[in-house]
Amino acid sequence: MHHLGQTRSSLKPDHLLQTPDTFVRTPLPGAEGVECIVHAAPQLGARFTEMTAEFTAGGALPSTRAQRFLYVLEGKLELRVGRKSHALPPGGFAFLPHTAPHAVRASKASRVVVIEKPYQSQPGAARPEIILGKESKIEGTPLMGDEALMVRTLMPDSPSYDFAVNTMTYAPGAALSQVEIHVMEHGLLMLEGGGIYRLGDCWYPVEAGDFIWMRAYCPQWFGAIGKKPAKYLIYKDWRRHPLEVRSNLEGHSA
Ligand code: UGY
Ligand code: MN
Repeated sequence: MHHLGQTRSSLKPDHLLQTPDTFVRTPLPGAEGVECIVHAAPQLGARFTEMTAEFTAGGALPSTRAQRFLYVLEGKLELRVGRKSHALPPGGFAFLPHTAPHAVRASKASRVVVIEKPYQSQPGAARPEIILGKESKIEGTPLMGDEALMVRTLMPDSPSYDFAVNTMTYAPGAALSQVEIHVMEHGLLMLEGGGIYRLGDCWYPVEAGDFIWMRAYCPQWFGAIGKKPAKYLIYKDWRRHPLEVRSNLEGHSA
């Protein structure tokens, strides 16, 4: 169905709102039985990639030169690292350092968030390690003491890691307590519910399935609307000195 050129999607210099009606699937080299919606990439101005990978049963994704974070939306993945194999159900996630060759295979048709970023090493910090987990098993912390806004931190907060991925769950009517303007960029996928997102000088209605990219310093605010909680998965670059960004990248010619 077409909408006579109408969409909620919007691209501005400091943000992208990408709604499912505008998603275009592309193949990736080495991937078999997988189509990717590339939400954020250097072509957009992002310093990471975020995609939704749609696997047919048996579909496979090879490793890349970058670090990789996987979050299963639907289906089931089998992740092989060396001789070990790990099953990732919906809500399951994994972090693979760029030094960990691995293979990802879908045990059944699956939809998976894939975030990739060249590693920015930090003198004195230990090498990053493989992380495996399940979002529902992570304890939530109220954001700035607000019990209506729970943050679950999926990556360890240590200098070994140069990005963070969190889920944020808003009770109906909950909102960020401030308009944020910060040096980190974000990739954000709405997982549940909806509300109003302020990005720059625009206010957008958003709902589950929408993707948002925010450039560094993009003014941002969210308020949840509706009778059920709103929840999103959010990426940010983290724990690196701003002057070091883009240099010191391992495995890539910067
Ligand atoms: O972590 C964050 O910066 C987060 N509070 N931003 C956001 O939800 N837009
Ligand atoms: Mn933010």
